[in-house]
Order: sequence, then C-alpha cells, then structure tokens
Amino acid sequence: MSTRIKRLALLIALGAGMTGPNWASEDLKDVLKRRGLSQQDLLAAAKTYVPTGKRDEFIALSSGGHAGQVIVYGIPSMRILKYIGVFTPEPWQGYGYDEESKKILRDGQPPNAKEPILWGDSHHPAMSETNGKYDGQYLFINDKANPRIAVIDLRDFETKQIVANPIFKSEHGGAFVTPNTEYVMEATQYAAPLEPNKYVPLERFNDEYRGGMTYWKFDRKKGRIDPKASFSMELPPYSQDLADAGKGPSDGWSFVNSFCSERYVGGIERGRPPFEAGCSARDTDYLHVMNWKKAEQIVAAGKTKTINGHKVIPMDVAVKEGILFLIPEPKSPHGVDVTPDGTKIIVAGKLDTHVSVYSFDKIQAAIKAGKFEGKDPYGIPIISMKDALDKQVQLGLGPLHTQFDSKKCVAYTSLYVDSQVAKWDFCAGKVLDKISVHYNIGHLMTMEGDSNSPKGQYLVALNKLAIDRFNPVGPLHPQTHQLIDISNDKMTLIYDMPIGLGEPHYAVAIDADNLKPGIRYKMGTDSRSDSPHPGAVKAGSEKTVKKGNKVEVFGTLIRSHIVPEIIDNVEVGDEVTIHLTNLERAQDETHGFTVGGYNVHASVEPGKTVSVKFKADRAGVYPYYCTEFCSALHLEMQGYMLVKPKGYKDSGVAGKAGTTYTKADFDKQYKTNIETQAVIDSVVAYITSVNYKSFPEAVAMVEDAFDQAGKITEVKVKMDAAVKAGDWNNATLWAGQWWQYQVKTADLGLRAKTYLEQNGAKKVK
Ligand code: RUQ
Ligand code: CUA
Repeated sequence: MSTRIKRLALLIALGAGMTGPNWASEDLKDVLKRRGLSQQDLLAAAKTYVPTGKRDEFIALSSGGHAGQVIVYGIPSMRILKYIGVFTPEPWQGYGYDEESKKILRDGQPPNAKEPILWGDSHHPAMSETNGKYDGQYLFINDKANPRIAVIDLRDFETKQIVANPIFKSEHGGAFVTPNTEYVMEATQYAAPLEPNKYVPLERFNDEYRGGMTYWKFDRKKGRIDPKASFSMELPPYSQDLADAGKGPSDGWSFVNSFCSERYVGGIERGRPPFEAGCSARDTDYLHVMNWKKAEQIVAAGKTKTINGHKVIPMDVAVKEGILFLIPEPKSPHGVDVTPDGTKIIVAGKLDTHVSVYSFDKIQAAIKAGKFEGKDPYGIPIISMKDALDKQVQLGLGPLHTQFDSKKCVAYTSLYVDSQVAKWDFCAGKVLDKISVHYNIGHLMTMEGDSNSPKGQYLVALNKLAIDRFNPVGPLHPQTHQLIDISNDKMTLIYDMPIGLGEPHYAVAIDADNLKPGIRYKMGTDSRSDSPHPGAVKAGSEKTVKKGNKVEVFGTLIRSHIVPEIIDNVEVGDEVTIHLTNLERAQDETHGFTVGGYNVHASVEPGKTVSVKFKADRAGVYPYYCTEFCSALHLEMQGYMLVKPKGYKDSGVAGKAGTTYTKADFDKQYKTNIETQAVIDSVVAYITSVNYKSFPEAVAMVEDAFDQAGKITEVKVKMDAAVKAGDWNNATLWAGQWWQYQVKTADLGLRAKTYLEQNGAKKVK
C-alpha cells in the first residue's frame, strides 16, 4: 500500500473506535485552583461557554468602525464568525478585488470625493423589520465620514449596494429603519451647503449651511434602496445627531436629536473660543419631530426642490405642511430611542444627569392644539418641553443610549462618564440596578433591542476604552465588548471580548433562529447583483476568447483544478478578464483565485461566478492558483498565464516540460487505484449500513462523494484509449486523475462517516 492509502486505512481504523491509554487527568477543582478561578468565574463560564460543535443563541452584527466593515459574532460565546466587507476592501472575500464588488464600491462613492474612498467610519447597523420585528433579511449600516448607506443581504452576508448621500457632507443619524423597512433614515451631523463642492463662507453659516434627514426608500422585492424614490427633508444647521423611527402608535413619525443648535462656528486659531464651548452654551438643544408618512405625500405632490438630482422638501414647505416640529431637550443630548410600545421617546443628555422621557401622546396633543412656545429662526414651531415631557429620571453622569428589555417598562441606559449601565423603569421613573463596565461605555444593545419586542437575556456594552483589561499590545488598545447577563433582577458581567478592529460604535443582535442564510448559489450567479452572471459557463464549455487586445476567459473551478490551466494568448497591453464559476455543490467548498502581480483576488463560493480584470502591462510568466485550501490537491490547483512581449517570435530552440512515464509507472498507479477502491468500498459499506438518509448533512456529503466518483468513468475511457495506443505517458496521467477523484470521494466519505458516528447514526443492517 502507498503511504496515502495507509493513512486512509488508519483513519478508518481510528473511526471504528480504538481506545487510548488512561492518562492522569485534572478534575474541576484542580483546574479552578490552578487557574485561580472563583465560583463566580465558573458561573460566568457556564453561562457563556458554547461546547464544541454547538451554536450560539444570538447573532450580533457589529459595526467594524474605521475598518468600514461589519463584524459578525455569536452570543453568548462572543466567538467571531465573520467580517463582512462593506465600505472598504476585504481581501479574503475578494471584496474590492473582483469586478462585481469593485462596482459596488464605485457606485457608492460620495459626490464630493475624487479619489476612491477606501475607508469608512461605520457607526450604526440596523436590521430590516417587518411589522416592527427583526425579519432577518437585510442589514443596513452608515458611514459617517463619507455619507453613505450600505445594504447587506443576510442570505449570504454580502454587501449588495452602497448609496452615497447626494446632498450631505457628513452624517451620523443612520442607519435607522421604519417598522416595515419602508425607509432607511440617514441624518446629517455637521452642517454644510447641500450642493456638492459648493463654496460658501462660514459667515453665511446661518443662511446657507443646512442639516437634513434623508429617507432612503427600500425596495424589498429587489432588496435594494431605490435612490429615485428617496427624498430628504431640509433641516436647520443644528448638528443633527441620532435618529429613531416611531413604532406602534408613533409609526409614521421620526425623531432626531441635535447638538450645537447655537450654530456656533469656532476658530481657536483666530482667537475664538473652541467649538466645544460655543456648542454647549445654551441649556437646551432641539429634538426634531418629523412626520415621514406625510412627507411621502408631499414629495408625491411635487412640492420639493431638486438638489444634485435628489428631491428635497424645503424647510418652509415642511413647516407649512405641518410635518416638522422642535422640542427643547437638555444640553448636548446624544441618544434618542423610541420605546418598544412606541409611546415614549427617550433622550439622554451627555451633560445632564437625567434622561428625558417624552410622551408621543402629549406631543400629538400639542400639535393638534397648535400650542407652541414659539418658533426657531427658521420658522419651525417649538413645542414646550413641559407640554411634551412625560418625566425626567436621574440616572448618573453622561447618559447616552437606551435599549430595552423583554420585561415591560425596563430600559438600560449607558452612562459614559460613570462607566456604568443603569437599569431603570421608564414607566415608574426609578432606577432598578447599576453595573460598572470597563470603561466609558458608548452604545449598548440588548437582543433584538431595537424591535417592538426585545428578547432581553443579554446586554452588550460597547465600551470606548479598554485601558488595562487585556494583555497590552502597544499604545493602541483593542476595542471592547462586554457581555452582561440581564435575565435576573441584578445584572452580572459575564464576558470581556476584545475586538481587534475599531471602533465598533453600535451593534444589533438577532435570534439565530431568525436567520436563514443559504449555503450555495444557483449555478452561475453574480452574487452582488443576484442575477445570472454573463461570464458563467458549465463544465466542458470553458473557453478563452481574444478580440483585438481584449482577452476574455470563461473558466471553472472544482476540486482540484482550474479550467483553463494555461492562458497563453496574452500580449503585453492586452486587457484580460477572467470569469470563474465554482462548479461545486458541496457545503463550504469555496475556491479562491489570484494571478500574481496583478492585485486581483476572488472568493468563489459554490455556484458563484466572479470576474477579475486587469491590464497585462508587463511581459512574463504569471502563475495563478486557488487561494483556499480546498482539498488534498489544493496546491496543485494552479495554472500559468504567459504574457508575450509585443511581436514575440519563438527562437525555435527545442525544450522540454515534465516527466516521461513507462508501462511500469502505469501498472503501479493502476494497482494503487484498485487498493484505494477497496478503502472506498469499506466506507460506502459503513455508510449504507446505517440510517444515513436521516441526516441531511451526511446525505449532502454522500451525494457530493458520488459526484466525484461519477467523474471516474470518463477519465477511465481516456486512460483505456491511451493504454490501447501504447501511450504510457497519458495512460499513467489519466490513471493518476482517476486516483485524484478516488481521493476526493474517500475524503468526503470519511467526513460523512465521522459525522454519522458523532451524531448517533443507527445500524440498519
Ligand atoms: S453615536 S459617536 Cu452611535 Cu453614540 Cu456615533
Ligand atoms: Cu480550490 Cu484550493
């Protein structure tokens, strides 16, 4: 037997349940002592540990901060599952290195940018909702620095679209969705002229600088934002901050807080007090109350102006139509959060120890009665705080954001300055509990905490500073998420998770059962557009087409070869496009692709078609290969692209490539194949001896194994023809290919066997 076969046989023997020697082992008490763990630690470990092979209850989707990505992790284990490329290139997924994803990044470039923007300041992810509940279909996230909103499809966790805001220069209050994801909201942060690249001196700040709120229309059927059906509402230059949509009784309304309603312009270098002084001079700022359902009708009635091709409801129109109101809120507020029942709006003031609970009913009553305390400089009616307020509750220093529990009236608010989370009752207006976090918490999130039916159980504190919590890794510390158990009256801290990607401002978490991601694409799919890819081909139809100076390759990938394996009709200066379809149907059988020296990379999941494109501007030999360790012969999943100099003439010097094989070589390979078949047969015998059909995972592996085995017939025909012709070279090589398919079959068979053994398959014969 060859060593490979021996190894296969050994694997099978082990799988059959050989027992090992009896090693001395520690018990729980020993481990607690050795590691200095308390009962409390043990309890926390028991609450968070997810045993090998088991899955998490909730899936968190966190902003990747400056990395412009989304981080996916499980709760309660806090194990990171994936980083999704969103606003920035993500090499593993080929995001920004293949043509389909490059287009998404290109289409999402802000109008005032010239160079491609390759970073993002992503802040707030939002889950799509149906009737106010997380439906597990889409995720949206914003970029503060370069106002953009991205759409991620949760069937494949891929970014499908980025829309650049046509009128903002900075934003913060996004992404927040309305209860049926009719709109994705995005509010400005720093006011500026709404036209792109328009110069207006700061002296005209009050008159020509503006804020705004964009309502991006989401087309659920297409799974994309429809920019043509989207619109904005012009707002005063008040540094709009965070936003939230009404729900239940307040559905149809939206809320945005603001800071710097002083409209102060700093200038330290000119001897002026800084922004921070001038922007916190007054005791109150404004909560903006906006009716988006009515705004929709106003847009339909054409009462808008157009700026950079985008419909904008001017402020005076909004005032006249009665869809825009202001309410004073305590100095420099930060969060604004609508309660799950939609009756209250909670605003926290960074510089106030209180949270202010506004009553939606009271706001509506004031609007109906036309009871206003005055107007702001832009004519927007101001409802008095007294008329809108339900209560104020003193929580602590630096309250920021609020999330909700499954228990009625229970809310959690982050206290930035105190580095604490306050658990409180917004109906009774009293504090229930407080817990310290490490350190300076920004956002917090509970499970499905933005929906109308939060699930409670866990809370994650997204802290701004880690300081001394982890092993030091230089002056830049990891970001930290802390997991808190909120299922009991008293909150308990149960896990510290460092994240080496920052700054993750906000996160959302969904019940894992509410997600239904796919495992493969329909063969030949362009995953970024969800449509059949024009470059897709079936096995056997691969081709290379050259037209003028354009070379187009229509190739395929399957364990363990790339078709074509040689691309040699390229001349310096040609534009080369390589389309690749992954022919696999098996779960997790991803292939990657790159050509050295050309900054291209593709991740090609089963069924997907991806294109890479480059200008072959240098002559030479460029190996290409599969970049995922996909199979035993992964390293052999390779090819050559040869780029000829212009007008290259072959010198005519004879050369040689490869080894020559004899009949003896062929016989040896043939013998190996026969032995391998015996191994395969024994695996098949095991699988068919148990109830494998009751295990869909095993059935899929078995089908894939038969798929691989099925390719042997064709290869054998070629081998036989070569044997007949006495062509021992090709006979040996085709016999070798037969063996490759056997190895893949055996690999899958063994995987299925292990799976069945570990999952309690029962003997049926
Ligand atoms: S907010 S600074 Cu989400 Cu607290 Cu961005
Ligand atoms: Cu395909 Cu490695």
